[in-house]
Amino acid sequence: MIAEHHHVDAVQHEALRDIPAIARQIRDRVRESERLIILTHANPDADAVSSALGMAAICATIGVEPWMVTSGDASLPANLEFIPNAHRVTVLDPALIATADLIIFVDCSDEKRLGPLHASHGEDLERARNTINIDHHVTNTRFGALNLVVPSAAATAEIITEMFEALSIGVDRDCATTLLAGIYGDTLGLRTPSTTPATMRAAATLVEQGADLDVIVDQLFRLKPYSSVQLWAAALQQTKWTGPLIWTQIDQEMLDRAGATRAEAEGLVNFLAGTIGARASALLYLEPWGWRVSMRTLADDVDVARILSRFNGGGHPRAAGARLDPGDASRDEFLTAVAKALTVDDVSAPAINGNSDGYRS
Ligand SMILES: [Mn+2]
Repeated sequence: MIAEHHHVDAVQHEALRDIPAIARQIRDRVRESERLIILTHANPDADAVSSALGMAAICATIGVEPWMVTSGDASLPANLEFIPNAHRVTVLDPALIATADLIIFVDCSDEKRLGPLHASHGEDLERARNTINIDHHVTNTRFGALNLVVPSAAATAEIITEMFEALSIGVDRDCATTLLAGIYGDTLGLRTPSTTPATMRAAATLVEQGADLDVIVDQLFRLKPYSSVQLWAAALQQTKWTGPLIWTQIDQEMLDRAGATRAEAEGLVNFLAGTIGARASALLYLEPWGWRVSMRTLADDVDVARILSRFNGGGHPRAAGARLDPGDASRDEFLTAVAKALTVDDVSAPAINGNSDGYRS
């Protein structure tokens, strides 16, 4: 166990040590570029926007003005509009791809994360030889011609913060707020297991450089529309237990009454997972075709991805989702099966789900 951890630490430190050398290579390629695109994933989150803007700020110090684009047609969520210059990240005009002499991908684990853009312009993307891939996802396919992939980083913004340091580029207040928003977004405010001492050091540096922590925490975690409060009130009112599983459900009527969207229910399953006595939580959304399920656990010996693999689901050991086709299982059959899986200890779990190994990382 201990040896394993030492091994992971060594690999992580090695990856972090690479940042200065690769950062210099990236700077050299940017310097030679005349038509540069910084591309991030569709449905951009705080880390996506922040990484694109942070990378653009590095380019600006070399006198290169890039286009910053997301690959999908989804516009920026309202709660990200506080990020300085966020409006400069626009939706990609696919015709630009063929004209670029350098594409820098940020926070994209693979080209498929580019969604519709990959479907419609995958060939153009593959023809673009001069590509740089800056990312922190463990699953990154290292698809770039030059890759700065640091799985031990909690956010791409953490890597970009280290690039500023490695290149001895100063971070102004706006850029500090931007980068810290990315780190806070992906770590839920330095709370996820992915948060490391290096993450905290990067965050501390950004606060020293004038990052506005207050606005970040308000916008990312505290402020919500009243419709969300009403939706949560209705959903919490209906909370039930099935064995060690705490769960609730949301249907269209509840959404209509609260005037809320489905997205507003997202934090609810995490909130329920922390209920003392629960082994896991589930949120069930009634869709026209059946139930969409989201599950969470805080228990180290529970793997919700493995449990949901029996219901065409998947994800991570602590957070996973599934689609319940009424032909496969009713809601109550599902709840009973999950409660049973949660009650059986890890040793006998494979008997319930024989081919579960693929879900263990
Ligand atoms: Mn990220």
